[in-house]
Amino acid sequence: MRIVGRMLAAAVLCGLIVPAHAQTRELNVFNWSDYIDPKAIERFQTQTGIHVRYDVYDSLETLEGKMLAGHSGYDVVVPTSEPTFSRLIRAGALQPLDRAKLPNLANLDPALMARVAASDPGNRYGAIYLWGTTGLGVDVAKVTKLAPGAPLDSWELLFKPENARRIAPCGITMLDSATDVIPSVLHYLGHDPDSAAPADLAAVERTLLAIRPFIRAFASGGAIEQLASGETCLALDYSGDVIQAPARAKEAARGVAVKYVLPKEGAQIAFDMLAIPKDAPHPAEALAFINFVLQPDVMAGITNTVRYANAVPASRAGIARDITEDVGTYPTPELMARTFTVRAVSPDATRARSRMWARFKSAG
Ligand code: N2P
Repeated sequence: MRIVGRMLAAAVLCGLIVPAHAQTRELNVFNWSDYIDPKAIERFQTQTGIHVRYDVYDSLETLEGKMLAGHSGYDVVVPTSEPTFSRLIRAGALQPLDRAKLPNLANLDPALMARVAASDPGNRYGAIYLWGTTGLGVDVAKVTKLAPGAPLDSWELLFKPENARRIAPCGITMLDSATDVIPSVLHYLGHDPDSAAPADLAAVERTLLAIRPFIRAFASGGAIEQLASGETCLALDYSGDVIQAPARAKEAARGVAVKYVLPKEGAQIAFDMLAIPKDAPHPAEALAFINFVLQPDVMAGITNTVRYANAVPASRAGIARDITEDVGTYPTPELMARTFTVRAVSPDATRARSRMWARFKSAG
């Protein structure tokens, strides 16, 4: 009996048998689509014995709806610092992070964490996962053929109707998110990206309606597929999703030469935050996961896979050279100076924006 007991203990130690109580440890992660290195999840499960259920969302609107309804069952979520993360903090939907359980918070770049402290004073509720900008994905060869002379470095490529009209035959795709598109249009028009002034919103609507006939598709969660398949040659999209497209096309043995453009007028920069819902069923496992993800080698693997920048400087050595040198992923200081952040607008303004978005989409 004793020998059997010892053999069992040895088998458990070697990881051959997972004790029943460990088998029940689980973690429910809710993250953006195309936003993880699958190997990171496998490694976490092997190292900790915690089983990960991984779900994805494709817009901040979807995530926020689930969080505010409560009882989502999720333990880790990844809201963008503004407007969603800050709004969820104010609504009491997140719990403060137990810093004692997160030694790897020390790996985060203090300058970047200081930027998100504007949304989360004292950085109590979140750790930066990845960050990126929202700009244009351009298939340069196709676009210049149809619209020679059109400015490839400017929002005018999309927002000037005469450009959009010429480019339309090779396909224009737009992110399907009022939250993520309207601030860029406001900024392009020279208005405050958070403006709730009816006149400014009307100007955005006019700009969008003027190019509506030339938009082929709306994409949720990014336009990787549309760009990789060649079904679109111009997309208003998240930086890393554009940058992932050529690799996706290669996997599918199609060649596409898509370039990410951070427009010269400026682009929205977004920090996506690892956070724990207030009613998370497995908060200890959530902390273990966040701490695991913040290790330099894990973070390097994630950036290598999804081509978004992370906020762990020590991960740099593990990131492929073509990614650290890609100014789409790691913008130069000069490009960084052209980025802007948004703030959460009032519920009334949010409603006005989503009504306008519905009118814009259905005008097609
Ligand atoms: C989705 C990536 C979303 C990034 N593929 C939003 N900041």
